[in-house]
Amino acid sequence: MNTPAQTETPTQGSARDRRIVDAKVIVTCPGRNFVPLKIPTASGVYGLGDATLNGRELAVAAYLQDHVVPNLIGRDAGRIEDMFQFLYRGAYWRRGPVTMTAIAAVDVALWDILGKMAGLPLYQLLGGRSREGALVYGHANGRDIAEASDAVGRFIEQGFLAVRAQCGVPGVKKAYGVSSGKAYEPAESELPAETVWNTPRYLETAPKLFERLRRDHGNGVELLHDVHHRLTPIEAARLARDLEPYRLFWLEDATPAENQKAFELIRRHSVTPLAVGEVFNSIWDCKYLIENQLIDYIRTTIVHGGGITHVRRIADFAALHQVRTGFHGATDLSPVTMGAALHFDTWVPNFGIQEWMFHDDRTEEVFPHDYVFRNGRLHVGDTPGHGVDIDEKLAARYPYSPRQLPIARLEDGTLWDW
Ligand code: GCO
Ligand code: MG
Repeated sequence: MNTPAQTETPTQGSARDRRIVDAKVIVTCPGRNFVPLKIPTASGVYGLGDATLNGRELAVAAYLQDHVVPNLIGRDAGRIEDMFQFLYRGAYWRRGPVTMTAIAAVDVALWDILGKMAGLPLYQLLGGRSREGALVYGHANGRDIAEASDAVGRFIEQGFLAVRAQCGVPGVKKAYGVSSGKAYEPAESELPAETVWNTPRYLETAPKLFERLRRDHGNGVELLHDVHHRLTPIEAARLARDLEPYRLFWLEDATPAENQKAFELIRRHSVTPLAVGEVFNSIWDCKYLIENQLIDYIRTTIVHGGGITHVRRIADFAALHQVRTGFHGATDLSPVTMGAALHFDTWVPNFGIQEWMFHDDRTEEVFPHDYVFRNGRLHVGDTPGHGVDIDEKLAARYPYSPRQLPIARLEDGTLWDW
């Protein structure tokens, strides 16, 4: 049957209609900085990507504006794989967070266009549903153990099945993961805030936190913890071993993953599951840890890992080694990234969990989206594409505000991993 809409757009989806006519790099700060990328096609259909790299937003915006956008105009938005290859291989200078975040923005926008033109939600394009909703974990924190336990309790009351817990460390002024606000928001100041770190105090505190959490909340809730790259390999091994009785879902970034052999040491001493990869940006960063089964969850997500096209390769490779996905999803990952990630999570066979922090209300208004939290899981709707849009007028009301992530030093002034 020929509906009026169909006769008005008889060639929608042809190469001519898919021609990219423009690409707009937007920088907006509805509570925090985001760099959405809007790619319109000749048909009028547009795709939305995200190029947000916390504290380095303008570097990615410039990379896109000066070096990527001029290459997009006139190209076929339907050639998603070729576009990835063109921007990755073709650029000669490969990898790195700035490049891979810029490529991800383009890639996600093209998948969005494909979905909108096909009239299908992104998860359907990827291969359809593997599950009804994506298990998510929220962030509970407190200035001390008791406060953190209360915060975990509040997440459980809200229906969360999994909660990440962090707490203050006695003698440490600004411990990682502890905030006074609604959500933990580390990029607070124009120049990096200086924090002081104390490993021995932390190693005493963390097991006590989880002992208390299991006592207060039982074994029915999944508990996670982020070390945020602070420990040496042998310290990480000790913490992983000390936490074993509390059966963590995962221990994250226990030691910096540049030295990937370090994870062999942790494995030798503990069966606490390990998660790594939020700062990785290519499959080559993930390869050794995955093929040697040194981790259980890979955290590399769409926005910093070259987009859906590349992260799908990482996930497939991980599946061969029974490593599951656990995508990064802090507040610096915009609703556009969350939308794309949740469609991916809905499809990917080796899904583990999805991180989710609440966005500021202003962010929610700028990016209307089609996902909802129900019974501990996030559920995507059937809006074609990834289901996240942008209110550009509103976005323009929130100009860029320079902010950087903190740094950490030891008590003697030595620079440490933040
Ligand atoms: C996490 C992360 C974040 C990062 C932040 C950096 O596990 O959620 O470690 O808290 O620090 O995304 O921009
Ligand atoms: Mg982390």
